[in-house]
Amino acid sequence: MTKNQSVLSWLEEQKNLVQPDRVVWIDGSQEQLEALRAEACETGEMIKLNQEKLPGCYLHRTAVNDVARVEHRTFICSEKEEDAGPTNNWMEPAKAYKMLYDIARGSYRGRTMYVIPYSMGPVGSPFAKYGIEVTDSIYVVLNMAIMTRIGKDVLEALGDSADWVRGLHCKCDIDEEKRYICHFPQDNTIISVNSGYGGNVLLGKKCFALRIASHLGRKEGWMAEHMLILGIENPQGEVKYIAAAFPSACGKTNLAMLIPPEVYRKKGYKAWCVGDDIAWMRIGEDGRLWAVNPENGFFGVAPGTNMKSNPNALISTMKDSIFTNVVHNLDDNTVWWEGLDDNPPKNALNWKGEKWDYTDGSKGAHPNSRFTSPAKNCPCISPEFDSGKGVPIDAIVFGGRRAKTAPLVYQSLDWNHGVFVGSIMASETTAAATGAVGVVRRDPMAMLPFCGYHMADYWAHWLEMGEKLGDKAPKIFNVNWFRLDDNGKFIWPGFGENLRVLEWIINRCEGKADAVEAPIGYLPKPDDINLEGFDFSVDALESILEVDRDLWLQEIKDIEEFYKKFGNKVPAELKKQLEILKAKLS
Ligand code: GTP
Ligand code: SPV
Ligand code: MN
Repeated sequence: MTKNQSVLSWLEEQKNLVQPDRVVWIDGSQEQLEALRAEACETGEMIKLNQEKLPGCYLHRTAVNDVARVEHRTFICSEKEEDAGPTNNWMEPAKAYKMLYDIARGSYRGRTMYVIPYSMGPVGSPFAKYGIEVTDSIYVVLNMAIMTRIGKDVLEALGDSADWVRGLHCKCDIDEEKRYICHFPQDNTIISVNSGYGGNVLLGKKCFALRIASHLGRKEGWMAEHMLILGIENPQGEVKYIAAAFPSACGKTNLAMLIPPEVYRKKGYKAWCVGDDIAWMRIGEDGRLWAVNPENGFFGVAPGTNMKSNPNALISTMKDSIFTNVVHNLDDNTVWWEGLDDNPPKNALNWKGEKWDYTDGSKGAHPNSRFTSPAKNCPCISPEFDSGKGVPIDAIVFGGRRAKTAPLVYQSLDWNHGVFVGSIMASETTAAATGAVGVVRRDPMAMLPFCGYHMADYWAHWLEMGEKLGDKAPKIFNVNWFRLDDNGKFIWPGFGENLRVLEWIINRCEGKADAVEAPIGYLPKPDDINLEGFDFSVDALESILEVDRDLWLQEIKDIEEFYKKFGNKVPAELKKQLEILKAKLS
């Protein structure tokens, strides 16, 4: 399919290493994908679902030991350990290559090598970057075909360039003791072994579009971020774009597809989804920050997705989608998960494929079960989704899951203070990665598991981008939808109602909304948030806008500990911001 020498010689090396029985190039045609779906159903790798109710939809179950990203087995193999920084696992490249090659050697025997040329970003756009993933998993091929732009067009656009990301994935034996997700930024290379779970094996996503791309962005003067992108259209038809970074399973897909509350819809407000997980951002000719979503589909959390919380996501899953680790309803050959509706199926298999009795209190779907759906299925997909030039960003929003501490919303004083606000983000951990759930950890810019280089250098890069953007820089905010009351219940109803907070954010960007200056930044007064047509008390709103000084003084200690990890690499500007905050609080 190509004469590109760098591609051909790399493939020859991989072939010699993994020794497949066959090599199949993925050309992007529907016929080829359809044949692969049929083959995967024959082997049991996938289950074809009810084609009347869910046309083009399939179910897949991963191994029980392989259900989420494995952060403790994810490595940045830069030449110098210092370049990976204290928040990444590091392995010496030569040692890592040897270890990985020993694991991968001969692992495709009796299997097929699939070669997937893919593009992150619309093919041919100035944002686009190309990759080739080699895999022995049809599930990976079919997911990549939804999540990225694949096939012949990509090779044509690449031409004879050697500027592309090399990705090798080997299922091996799904042995968790030998599972490694390794990145070699200096070689544009990713190697993933012994996993079959999305975030570990769909190499275009977190591995390329964040870890490798963040490194490229620093070198080339742009940004790769764990951010959704959404457009809010006002009744005059003007669209403002917001990019928001929340950690995994903290509400990006939901915010990206929000449905405006009825009072807003009646006035003519609309919301448009550009992306739900990743944003690549560059300074445009006009000096503003422009963003594209490099992906072509959604790999969304299934539990909690329903016709009320996120109808746009649910509708997106109703055709041409792959479900992973959800409940299989045997009565009508459809799928189910916790929070879909109040009718768990009576005759069903749980995510492990075992007979499931919902009355015994066990969960049917894995908490990190997912759907993979084409972006074009989404009813609110932005008309700009495929635009190679991207959308101009007015506001950047950081956020996380905090039971107390962080208020519903606040605005940073300026770009540099906003970078500080991003750097001190913390959130309760979720099921999206293996390990404990619900533990508060610092997760700067929601990039802790995804920054491909030293986190302090990443902060310095943010500060530099701000200098280049000058007064055209987006305004930076922080939100928290997850404050709890004394009974452990969410106080803020969230989802569509979050538009009320976004409205304040957009108005602040236009100088049209009021705020008070608090030690942590600008806070809305309760009556600055529009509560029209909304059964939510001013008292409750006051309670979630509150900034508790003692909690924040506690927070400062934790931030100081965190900053210490980075030693003298922490940009002086951020240390200064921390001192200012401390002084203001005490
Ligand atoms: P990744 O795909 O892992 O990056 O996750 P994400 O950030 O896209 O998170 P997603 O939107 O899938 O939401 C994860 C969980 O948070 C789901 O269970 C949602 O129901 C819940 N959630 C999302 N938005 C809100 C909100 O505004 N309020 C509350 N209380 N829960 C929310
Ligand atoms: C996340 O964990 O942030 C995800 C899912 O978006 S994964 O592709 O597994 O990274
Ligand atoms: Mn994510």
